[in-house]
Amino acid sequence: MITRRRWLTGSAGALMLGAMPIGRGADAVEPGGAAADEVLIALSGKKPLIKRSFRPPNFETPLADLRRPFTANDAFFVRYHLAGIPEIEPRTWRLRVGGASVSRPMELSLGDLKRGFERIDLPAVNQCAGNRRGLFAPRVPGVQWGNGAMGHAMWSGVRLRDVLRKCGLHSDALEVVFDGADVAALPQTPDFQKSLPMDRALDENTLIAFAMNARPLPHFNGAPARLIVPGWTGTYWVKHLTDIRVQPQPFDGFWMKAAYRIPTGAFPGARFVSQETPETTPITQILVNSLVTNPAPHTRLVRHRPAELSGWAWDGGTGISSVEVSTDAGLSWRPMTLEKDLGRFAWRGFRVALDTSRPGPLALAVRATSRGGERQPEKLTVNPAGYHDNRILSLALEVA
Ligand SMILES: Nc1nc2c(c(=O)[nH]1)N[C@H]1C(S)=C(S)[C@@H](COP(=O)(O)O)O[C@H]1N2
Ligand SMILES: [Mo]
Repeated sequence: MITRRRWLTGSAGALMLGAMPIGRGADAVEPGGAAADEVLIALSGKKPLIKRSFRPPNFETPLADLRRPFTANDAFFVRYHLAGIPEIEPRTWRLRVGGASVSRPMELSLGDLKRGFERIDLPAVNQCAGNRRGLFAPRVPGVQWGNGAMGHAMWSGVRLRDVLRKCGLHSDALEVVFDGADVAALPQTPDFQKSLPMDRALDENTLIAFAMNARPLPHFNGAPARLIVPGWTGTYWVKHLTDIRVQPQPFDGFWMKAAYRIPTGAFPGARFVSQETPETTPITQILVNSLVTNPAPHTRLVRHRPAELSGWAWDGGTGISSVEVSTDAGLSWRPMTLEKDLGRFAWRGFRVALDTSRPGPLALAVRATSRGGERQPEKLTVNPAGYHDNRILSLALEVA
């Protein structure tokens, strides 16, 4: 399949300035292939990213920008459900923390947050639940993401639990609800609000972050502050945070009750008991997964010239124990070298030298196993919203 791309510049909605197909494969997806006719567009503050939709803005990171250990701020993917995204003035921004299950509601400025609490730096993968949805066959509705609805960054902020405890938590606290400053363009679209169960909200790794890779958060990644829920899918990582509410009953907003749900019991991962029904339950943890960043799909390797396979593996927070490669369609596997372990929520690099001594097609497959004992499956568990695609992917190369 040939991937056609047109380059555009300017912000979303800008005029198309030029057309330039660039060779195939930079982020062609396999198997299936959702990458036809991709368009690269630069939102303000971002380099050109793969446009999936304009309103709301949904832009994914090209494979070439996922090669670095930390995904650059200007290349980090952008995911929104609502089209009204205000520019927030950091000096006048306030975070309200309250709800029926706290005794002392607070209002915090960015300075209060930075000066009043211990600062934490944490490397973690942010991955949309629907990453790779475009690879589903048959197609499922939703943003047709390829591999790039994810990224890895160093997040800096303060622990949510330190802020909540300062408000005086009641023992009846059941869920914490988060709201951001973005608003719907149409009155029928429900506001984007998410909730977490108490244990996850009070986890030492759940942060209110104001920096990403040692810089203030980019506008489109949630400035001036967002939630970081390491190990859980991006949907909980609420951007442009304005309100945090602790409550004694399950939150019944649309984005908890109707969206981001999976069939109960179909996948491993933490339970979210207060939101569970016999049929469905909220998606929670990221499943073990991997991405080959080098070589790109369909690369032709030069015979006898050294070549290397490399990429990233990650999971929902146990860490990666091994990443293996197969050159015989999954009949046999051998372990690859793992790079330094940056932490259990970080992605882990892997690499292996490729045999380029014989000409012909080279069909590679990669699978990761987590320290928790989960391993990437051969088959997709089909689910209506197209979440959790962590299948083993094959990579077709050629030696010539
Ligand atoms: N305010 C707000 N926060 C949000 C969303 C949103 O629509 N509005 N989308 C969520 C989803 S589904 C994902 S996958 C992540 C994506 O984070 P990013 O846009 O910084 O890459 O943001 C989350 N936080
Ligand atoms: Mo998402």
